[in-house]
Amino acid sequence: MYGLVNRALQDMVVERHGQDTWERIRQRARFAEPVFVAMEGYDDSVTYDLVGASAKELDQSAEEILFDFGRWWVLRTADEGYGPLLQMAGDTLPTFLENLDEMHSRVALSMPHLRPPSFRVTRLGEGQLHLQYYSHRPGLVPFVLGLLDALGERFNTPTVARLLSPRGPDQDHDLFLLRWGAGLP
Ligand code: 1DX
Repeated sequence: MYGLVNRALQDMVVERHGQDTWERIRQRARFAEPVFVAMEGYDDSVTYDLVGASAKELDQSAEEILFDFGRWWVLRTADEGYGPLLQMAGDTLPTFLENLDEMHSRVALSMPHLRPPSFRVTRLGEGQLHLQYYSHRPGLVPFVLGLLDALGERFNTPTVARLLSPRGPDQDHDLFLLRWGAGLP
């Protein structure tokens, strides 16, 4: 993944736990270079190793780290660095999700090595939708749950997202149910 992702994880850990903790995580993950270059491509294993090392060093589960990182990605990384890009994608949760693929296509115009996920939305009733998540990468459901949680916050529509069925041998995507506003039980 682009170095931007690894750097965002670094920013989250440094802001919450300090530079020394990050240095221990970096060493535990056996990542030699001291800084990430945002627009350079890194092997996905670097990101997975950093998440694993963070979990051990912070005594949390990898799932917790990924959830927090999903929230951080939306509320800090994307909002502070790519505000106009996000604003163009929409101002309600369902609209934003419907436009995510297009947003990634726009980023990919200048970042040819981007391997973005894909999202498909089926609107159900008021305040409810099904979300299909297609990804080249395994294990990122907790990250997506964090993204969705933060998007609910961004649009002032606190949102409950639940994984209905994970991808597997006979399903090429993860399926989520999202509820907000009038759709909350
Ligand atoms: F709900 O793969 C809201 O490297 C969402 O399954 C979801 O393949 C917002 F550094 C610049 C650059 C660069 C900008 F210049 C990325 F290159 C992209 C900024 C998207 C903001 C996808 C990051 C692929 C890297 C992927 C998890 C999980 C998508 C991360 C979240 C807005 C973004 O993002 C998976 C890669 C950007 C950039 C956004 C992503 C790669 C998302 C969201 N993805 C790189």
